[in-house]
Amino acid sequence: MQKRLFIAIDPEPAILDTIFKLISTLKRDYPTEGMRYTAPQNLHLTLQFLGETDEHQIPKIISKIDKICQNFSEFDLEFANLGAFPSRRNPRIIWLGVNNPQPVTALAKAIISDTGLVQDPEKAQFSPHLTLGRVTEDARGISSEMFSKLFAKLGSVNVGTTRIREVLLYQSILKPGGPVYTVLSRHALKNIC
Ligand code: 2AM
Repeated sequence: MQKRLFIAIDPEPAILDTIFKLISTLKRDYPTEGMRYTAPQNLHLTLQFLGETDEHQIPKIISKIDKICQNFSEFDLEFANLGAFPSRRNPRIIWLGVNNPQPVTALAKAIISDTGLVQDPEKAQFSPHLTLGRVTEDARGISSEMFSKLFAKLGSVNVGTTRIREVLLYQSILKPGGPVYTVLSRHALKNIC
């Protein structure tokens, strides 16, 4: 059987709370019809999307992630700045970025290149972000003024710093009400205290 998998890190609960508040502000002060916000329990930063994967591969994937995490220290991550893919002028995905991308990028690169799970690691792109919401088809093209105001006001928002202590392997099940993510395994990073 195939399972849809991805590897991610989760912000700690205290900062997740601040991020929920930011999403509430976006909903209240910048109402955009057709915008679909990420459910609180689904907020995470994806290091690598693996997609449909034969479930027999899962033990091998788990042991590869384990090996990398044993050699990688915990780190602090500062969440700041709102941005959009593909661009602020043409937003499809609204995201919260990070101020210090170096450690999380190093971790993602180790996962992308050292696990052998990605076919062409040289070409794999990594842009650390937390997806806060998606602009659905209905909303495209009608909300540019609202988005300009939003980025002018909150483009440089600083949400704070969280400690990243572990990497998680997730299964994603696509359901009509939105994706449901389940943790398949947790991998502690090296404790530096
Ligand atoms: P996101 O972080 O920008 O939302 C599960 O689908 C997670 O994997 C999501 O968080 C999603 O992106 C990320 N992801 C990366 N590439 C993906 C792809 N090609 N298809 C689906 N999800 C992808």
